[in-house]
Amino acid sequence: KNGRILKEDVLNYINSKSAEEPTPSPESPEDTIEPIKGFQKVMVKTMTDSSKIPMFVYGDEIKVTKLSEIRRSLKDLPELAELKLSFMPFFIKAVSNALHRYPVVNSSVDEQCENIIYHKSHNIGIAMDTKVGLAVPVIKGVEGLGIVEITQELNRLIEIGREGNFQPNDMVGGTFAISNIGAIGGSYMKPLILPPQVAIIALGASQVLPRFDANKNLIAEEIVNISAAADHRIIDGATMARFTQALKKQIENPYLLFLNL
Ligand code: CAO
Repeated sequence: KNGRILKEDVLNYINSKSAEEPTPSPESPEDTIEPIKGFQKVMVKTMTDSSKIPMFVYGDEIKVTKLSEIRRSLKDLPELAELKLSFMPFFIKAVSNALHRYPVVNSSVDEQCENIIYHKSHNIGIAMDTKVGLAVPVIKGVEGLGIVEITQELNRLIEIGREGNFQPNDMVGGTFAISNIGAIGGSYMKPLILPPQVAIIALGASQVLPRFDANKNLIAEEIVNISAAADHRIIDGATMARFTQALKKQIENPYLLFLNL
C-alpha cells in the first residue's frame, strides 16, 4: 500500500508455496538440495527487485575519533549499565537528522515509478546477521527518539534477532536502511537498496589510520568508511552527497546530534 510493505505481505510471501515445480534431484548423490524459504526467500524477492533499480553508490570516510571517546565515556555509566551502547544508535540518530533536511532520501516510489511518497516517519531498517539469515528489522519513529531510546530498541531487536524470533511487525514499514558490515569486518561494502525504499548506507569497520590535521601534522584518526546507495531515478548524486555530508558532520562533531540540526 502506497509503496509500503505491510505485515500481511511479509506473512503471505514467507508462507507462499514456491512455483509448482517438483524439487530437482541432485546431479550427484553427494550433492544435497535445500529449498529456499523463510528470510532467505524474502532476500530472493527483495534483491531481485533491487537489481532493477538504477542505483549509484557515493563513498566517503568519516572520522569517528570523537564519537569513540564519547561512547567510551558513556558506556560505563551506571545509568546505562543495562544497555549495550555501540556506534549504531549515534549513526541512526545522525541519519534521522539528515533525513529531516533531505526528505526525498526517506521516500519510496510506486511500482511504475510515477509517484514519490514522502514518509513522515523515519523508520530505519537495520541489516542484521541472524541465526536465520539476513533480516532487516525496523526501528520506527526514530525522529522522535533519543539516543537511549534508540539503543533500547536496537538492543531489543538484536536480542530477539539472535534466535530469529522477530514479530512480523518488527520487519515492516522501513523507509531507509543501514547495514553495519563493519561489525563483522571489512572496510567497504556496496549496499543494495531494499525496494520500495530509495536509499541505504553501509558502514565499514572502524580503523585507526594516519591522517593530517588542519596544521598538516600527522595524527592518528579513527575512520569508518560509508557507502551510500540511492535510486538514481529520483535522487541525484548531489543530493546524496549533501545528505551524507550532513550525516558525517554530526558524527565527526557528535554534539550536533543533540541539537537535532
Ligand atoms: N567498526 C568497528 N567496530 C564495530 C563496528 C564497526 N563498524 N560495528 C560494531 N562494532 C563493535 C561494537 O562497537 C561492539 O564493540 P564493543 O563490544 O567494544 O562495544 C562490537 O563490535 C559488537 O557490536 P554488535 O554487533 O554487538 O553491535 P552493533 O550495534 O554495532 O551492530 C548489528 C549490530 C545488528 C548491526 C550487527 O551485529 C550485525 O548484524 N551486522 C551485520 C550486518 C550485515 O550482515 N550486513 C550485510 C547486509 S547485506 O547482506
